[in-house]
Amino acid sequence: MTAPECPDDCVFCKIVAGDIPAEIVHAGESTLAFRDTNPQAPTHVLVVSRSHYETAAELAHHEPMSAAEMLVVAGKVAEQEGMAGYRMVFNTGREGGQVVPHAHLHVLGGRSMGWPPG
Ligand code: D5M
Repeated sequence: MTAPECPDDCVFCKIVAGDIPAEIVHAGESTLAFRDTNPQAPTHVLVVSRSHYETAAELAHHEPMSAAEMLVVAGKVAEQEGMAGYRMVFNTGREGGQVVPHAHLHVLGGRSMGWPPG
């Protein structure tokens, strides 16, 4: 299956296309990592898929290598940013806290993480 077409209003598709700016920290074959504009930790990076799937689960189903790349990139970013530890989060669906319906992984670090998350 080819990836669904990017909706006109998808902010992450626009960043991937270079149509709107972002502070890019890593460019992968099928992912792009850039700083979150509303950081929830001293270091907060988003790893997004270049293809437009609404959720990480859909991405993993259709493009398992892209989903795996997200995790590898998270590790690279953590190393690059000198994080002693980090948290990875996939907010999924509205009740899961997902605001942007384009698969993305939050990578948060630079402070101690509490548990359970809010
Ligand atoms: O998280 C979506 C995240 O995307 C949220 O933390 C803000 C961030 N965001 C939104 N627009 C931008 C741009 N233009 N650059 C960088 N980061 C952005 P969610 O999991 O959907 O709640």
